[in-house]
Amino acid sequence: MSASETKTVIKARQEQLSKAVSVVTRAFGSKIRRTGVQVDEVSLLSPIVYVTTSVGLLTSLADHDEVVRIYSAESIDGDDMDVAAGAIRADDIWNSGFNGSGVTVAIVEGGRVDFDNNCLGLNGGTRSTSDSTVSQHATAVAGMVASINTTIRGIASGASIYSANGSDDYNSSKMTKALDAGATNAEILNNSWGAKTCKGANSSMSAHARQADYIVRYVWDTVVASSGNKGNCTDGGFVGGSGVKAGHNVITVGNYNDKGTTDWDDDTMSSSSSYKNPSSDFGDREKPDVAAPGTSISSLLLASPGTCPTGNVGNGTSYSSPMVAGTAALLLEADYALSVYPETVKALIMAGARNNIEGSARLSDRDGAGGIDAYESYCSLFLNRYRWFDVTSRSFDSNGDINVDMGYVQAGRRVKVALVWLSNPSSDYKDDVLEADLDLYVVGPNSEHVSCSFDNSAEVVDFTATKSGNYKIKINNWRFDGVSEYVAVAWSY
Ligand SMILES: [Ca+2]
Ligand SMILES: [Ca+2]
Ligand SMILES: [Ca+2]
Ligand SMILES: [Ca+2]
Repeated sequence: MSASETKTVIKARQEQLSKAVSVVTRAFGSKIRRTGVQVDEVSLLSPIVYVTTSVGLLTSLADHDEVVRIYSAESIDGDDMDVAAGAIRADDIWNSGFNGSGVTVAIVEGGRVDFDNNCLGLNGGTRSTSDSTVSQHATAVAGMVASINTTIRGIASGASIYSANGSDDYNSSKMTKALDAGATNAEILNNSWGAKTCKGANSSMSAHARQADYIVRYVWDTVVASSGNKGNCTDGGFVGGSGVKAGHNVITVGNYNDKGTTDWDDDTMSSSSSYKNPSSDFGDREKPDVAAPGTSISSLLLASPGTCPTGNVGNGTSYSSPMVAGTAALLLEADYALSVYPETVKALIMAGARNNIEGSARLSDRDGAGGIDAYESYCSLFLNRYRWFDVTSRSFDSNGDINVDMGYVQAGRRVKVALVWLSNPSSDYKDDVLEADLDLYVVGPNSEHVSCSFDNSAEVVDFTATKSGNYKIKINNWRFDGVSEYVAVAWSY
């Protein structure tokens, strides 16, 4: 059959089914409505009727000839967007009353977002509407942040989306314009883009990564990026070379498979999630920074105006990144001051990343600090378990430390602390140096926990307190060459 013949047959078949089924479901609905049962929905295509009723009436419902079986209508099935929000505990922040309202997230990538999909609630604008086509990828990514669809709900469904599109062929200068437009029009920039080939994903910092670092340091925006899908590459396959993923100041996100459950026990890193570290002077850089669900994700599809098509959009770190961008939007709504403290946002997200998916719980090659736990980050914010400093060389005591009192920690509690500061890229993006090398010490009544690396702009410790008592963070000055640095530390326990 030709395509049009097939469509005609499908249409006829649907009409036939609908006619047969709706006669029964409609009649049954009217009949039980008269007995006092609330009829919520009558399917006109499938033999299903949804009702809300008392336990007493439920028993009498079973006596009707039309009723074959009664099921509980509680949502036990869910598409993966539902699961992902639960897996990272964003839903617990929703229950605290936040959905990202008042925050704009820029979707920085080649293509533009299809705002015809009316499940994108708030249209914050598009950089270049002259591009002929809309992008499925950009639309799916935008949906993961801000879809208002009830089942496929974005992590921050109250946030506004700004489409910071470059060009469909990822022209480099257009991508620079896209980053700038994102920085101008939004507080958070999501970057689900990077090298197409294994070789292209080399170990270097790209100009765009430096530009992103510049935006974080000088425009004070939070920039989030996918780590890339080159984990299976033997040649190349680094977190770098293209896009903004190798940026020091960027929150780079790997992809794990939540296995369609909100339990963490069954989670595994996707083998395709890029993890090889960018090169550095001492060879100890670590990327990605965190991980988030990105396997078998459902989101928004391209749409005719006023409709809301959804569907499975597949796998990749492209879909992990907006989980973190959406989480950042929730944190910004909870405390809008964070919109000018991107170091604090990153520290909160890393300190909350308690879902250890592979390797060390502290920091490991593929999941970084771990799978994010949005609610844990929110709790650290809410409970004031973070500090921000504008540090100069005079800020350190005679031991070279800045001391932060964490308060009382009970024995048996798992403690995770993240220290974050920034690199300082030159305005021509030729250099992007770390002007400080800070180290992190956490001192308890009978223990000390240390994170000392040379080439990172973050340090992380993760331990279980073996004795109750007051714990103290020491931010140690190993090297301080610059004039001043913004430094944030956050902890969860
Ligand atoms: Ca799971
Ligand atoms: Ca780990
Ligand atoms: Ca790594
Ligand atoms: Ca260090």
